Amino acid sequence: MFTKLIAGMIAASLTVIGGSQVARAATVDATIVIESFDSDTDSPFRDTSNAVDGNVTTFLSLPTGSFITLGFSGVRVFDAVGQDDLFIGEVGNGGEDANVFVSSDNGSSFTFLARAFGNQITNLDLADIGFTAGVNAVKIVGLDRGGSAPGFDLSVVRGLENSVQPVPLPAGMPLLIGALAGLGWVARRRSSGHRRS
Ligand SMILES: [Ca+2]
Ligand SMILES: [Ca+2]
Ligand SMILES: [Ca+2]
Repeated sequence: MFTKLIAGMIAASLTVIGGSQVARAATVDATIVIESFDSDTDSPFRDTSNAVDGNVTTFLSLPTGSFITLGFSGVRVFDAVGQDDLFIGEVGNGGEDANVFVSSDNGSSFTFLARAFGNQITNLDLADIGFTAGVNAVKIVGLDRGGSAPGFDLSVVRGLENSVQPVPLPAGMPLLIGALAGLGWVARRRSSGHRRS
């Protein structure tokens, strides 16, 4: 009885220590324009709403130095273990690139994550930079004037919705220590019982 209970406790604590909870597969689009800068007002396709309308065929062009900072409504994107967490969409094959930065304080400060590429959804993993805080803002900075609409043609910024952080090691430790202590107590109790019988 006690042994079963304690074995269960050990299994439970090892599960917690093993950690990696599975993230939900659902994604969420960034829908809030926090800030934007247009380096070249002569160029077409400058409607920032095209980057937050959930439509992967409409886009905002970001020629060299232009940027947009987008926020998620009510959710943060965490680093999901073994999975890509952020997805940056670009429309049309003009060979354009952009730099992607992430923020956990609504765009007050940023950390460079990676480069995103043209004519594809670029999949990015927060684990690549060890970013453990929840992302609530993403900044996309155009690096060139490629394509007929000059610059990176941003269609969507997408994240794993409410992805769950791995449980840190210390969370499972007290449970395991308690279970092992209990096992020792049962062993001592049994050996003393045997001596009496
Ligand atoms: Ca990840
Ligand atoms: Ca393009
Ligand atoms: Ca372009």
